[in-house]
Amino acid sequence: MYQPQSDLEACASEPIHIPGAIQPHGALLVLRPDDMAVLQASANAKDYLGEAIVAGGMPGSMIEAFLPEIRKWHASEEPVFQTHIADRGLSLVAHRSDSSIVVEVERSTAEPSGSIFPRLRGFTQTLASQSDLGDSLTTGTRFVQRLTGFDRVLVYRFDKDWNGHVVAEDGNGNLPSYLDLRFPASDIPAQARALYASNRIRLIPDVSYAPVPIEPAAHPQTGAVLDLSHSQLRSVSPVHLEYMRNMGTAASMSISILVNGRLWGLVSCHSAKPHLVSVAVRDACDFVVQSLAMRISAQGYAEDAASSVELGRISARLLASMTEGPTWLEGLADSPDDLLAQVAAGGAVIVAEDDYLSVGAVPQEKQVRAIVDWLKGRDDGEIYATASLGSEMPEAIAFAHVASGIVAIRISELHPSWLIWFRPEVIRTVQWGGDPHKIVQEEGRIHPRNSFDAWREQVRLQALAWTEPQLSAARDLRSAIVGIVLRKAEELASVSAELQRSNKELEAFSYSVSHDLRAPFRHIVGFAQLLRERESNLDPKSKHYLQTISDSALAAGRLVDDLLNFSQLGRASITHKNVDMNKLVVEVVRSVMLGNEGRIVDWSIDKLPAAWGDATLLRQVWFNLIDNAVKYTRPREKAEISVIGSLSNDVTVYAVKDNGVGFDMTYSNKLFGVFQRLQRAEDFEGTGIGLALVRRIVERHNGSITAMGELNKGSSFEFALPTPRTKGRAFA
Ligand code: JQ2
Repeated sequence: MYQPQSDLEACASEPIHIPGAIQPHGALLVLRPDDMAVLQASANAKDYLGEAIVAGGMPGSMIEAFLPEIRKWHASEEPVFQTHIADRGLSLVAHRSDSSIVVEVERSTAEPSGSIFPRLRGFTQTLASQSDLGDSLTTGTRFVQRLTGFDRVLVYRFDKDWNGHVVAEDGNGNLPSYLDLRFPASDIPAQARALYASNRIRLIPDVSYAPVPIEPAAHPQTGAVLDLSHSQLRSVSPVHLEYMRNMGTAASMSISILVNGRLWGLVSCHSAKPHLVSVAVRDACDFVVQSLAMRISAQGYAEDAASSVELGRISARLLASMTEGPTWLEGLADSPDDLLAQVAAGGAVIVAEDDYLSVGAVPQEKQVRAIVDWLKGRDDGEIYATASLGSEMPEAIAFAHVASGIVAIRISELHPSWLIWFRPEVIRTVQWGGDPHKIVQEEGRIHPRNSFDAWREQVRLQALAWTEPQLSAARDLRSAIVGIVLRKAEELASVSAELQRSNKELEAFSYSVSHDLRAPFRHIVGFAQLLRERESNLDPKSKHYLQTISDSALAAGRLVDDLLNFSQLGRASITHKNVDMNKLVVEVVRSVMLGNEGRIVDWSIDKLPAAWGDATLLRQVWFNLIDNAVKYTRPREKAEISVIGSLSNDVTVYAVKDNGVGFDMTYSNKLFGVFQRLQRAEDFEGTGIGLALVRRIVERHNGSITAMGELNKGSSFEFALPTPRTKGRAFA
């Protein structure tokens, strides 16, 4: 049978509930409820009822015998009337359609119905003893297979997009196994699924049947074609029959699994040869399948409860590890398994401006950063989730194998940081029970193998969907992180406020102390001097004492001066001007050398670029650096000191280098602290404030300073200052 492709595509719009015909394994009559007159009859009625039945006449003696019961049923609320006509070997089923009564008769095979019940009891007992749902489904297929004699019985489960997955199967080996195979949603189109949700059973005993028309085709009163939605004998869609033939099955039966009112799946039975099962056996199978449905529903509740408990446990562990870690970030990275389990992801990354941490299977860093850039351009709020990144962000197709599904949470607006989870493309995660290409050899236009390919196409670039509990776990984790980050930030803020306060206090204190001490020290020096001049006949020892007093007071005075300078720096405002650094350096070298007569220094002084800053303060910088260079080269027979400068990118850089005693780089960070010395105080005089002062001046100019040194080889101090055009900072 040839059908153009468009027919295949039109599958979902085929009105399968009004085919105008039935299958030939029974006969159908449509009765008018008022008088039980026949409105329509299937063309094969005589084959089952022994007499010709015509529209407008009566339904024949066999049916007429049951009319009182049918009337009674019709007056009741019962949806279906069902009876057995034992002497004729027929079963009779009646239901309502539109405003008429539809009676269907079938031959009932001699099934000893008494043997079904003990087996059903056995089945329900087994079901009750099983804890694993998969086991129960398999037990169900086995039961249906034994009871019906179909060659293969399987459980076909729908996913949320209505794709199918064979999750359990039993068979006698006459037909190939389809266990674990996948089928696209289009294999059971929407209108068929809707129908199967209201009528649970359908049977096709022989795929090559000739449909039997219902006559007349239109209802004599309404003119409508009879709605066969709840019929047992409905003639099925020719496309589906073609599919069955191509898959090598001559007979099928399927029973809907309804879980909480929704079509969860089907128990689907196939035979290589035509195969008929009686109404009684079908009913028993329906009972079994509905028991499975209840089992599935209970399992669903239990799983939801267990998974929310488990998710809660994971969240608690993550929270603990985030608060215990030095930072939330390191804490999370310390619990990679929990981090992934929180949303059942294959990989995760934490991206901040400077930090990048990853666990599990993730795209390359530059791809992750591309995702972040893409996310930044969107306005998703706190969380973004997709099961198909490739269809939203085309560049992501390149790494769909690891990142088809993502959940991204934005941790902070201020300092862009993200936590992103990844899921692989679903095709990667499918476990094969068998090779789909080996299943059936014959070619067919619609065929399980083609179906598998179609499914694969359909789920390209798709990951398993994120569930609502997983997304809410992600949201919760975000709130937890934000909470921790905020708390840390508050702690930091309060610490730094505290620091600022105590710094201010210290400044005020040292200012007042040094200010008040300045005069007394001057007095000590002055009076010691006076005393020495006055008492010219002092003995040498007393003279020496006086000298020591005046030296000590002088040193103390210098310290006080330096301290005062240092503490004033915090308050004084800086007046920026163009400063001729060449002039400053020449002056400073001259004044330093005045106090170092006899020293031989080999000076090398560059032509220096002008600076933008406070000349008095910058003079202090030069003075301290050059004075240090001269001081620490003292042990050298020939001191070499160079002063260099350059201008680049709106930053001026200056350096003083010497070949003096140097220092150990391990301690370079201490160099600029107040009262930090890297040399013994006895060897080199000084207050211990000079470099702290230098750094403070440079930093108040928005500049920076670094020191390089090597023990006994020399040192180099380099400072950078922004030029007037630079608003920002300068880094040495
Ligand atoms: O046989 C039945 O019980 C009818 C229900 C039905 C099934 C049974 C379940 N079943 C399976 O166990 C497997 C795995 C081996 C498959 C693929 C499968 C499919 C399946 N389709 C069913 C029904 C239909 N499929 C119907 C409605 C039939 C009716 O009740 O009148 C239609 C219209 C289709 C249509 C298609 N089937 C296709 O494979 C394709 C490509 C189409 C649409 C073009």
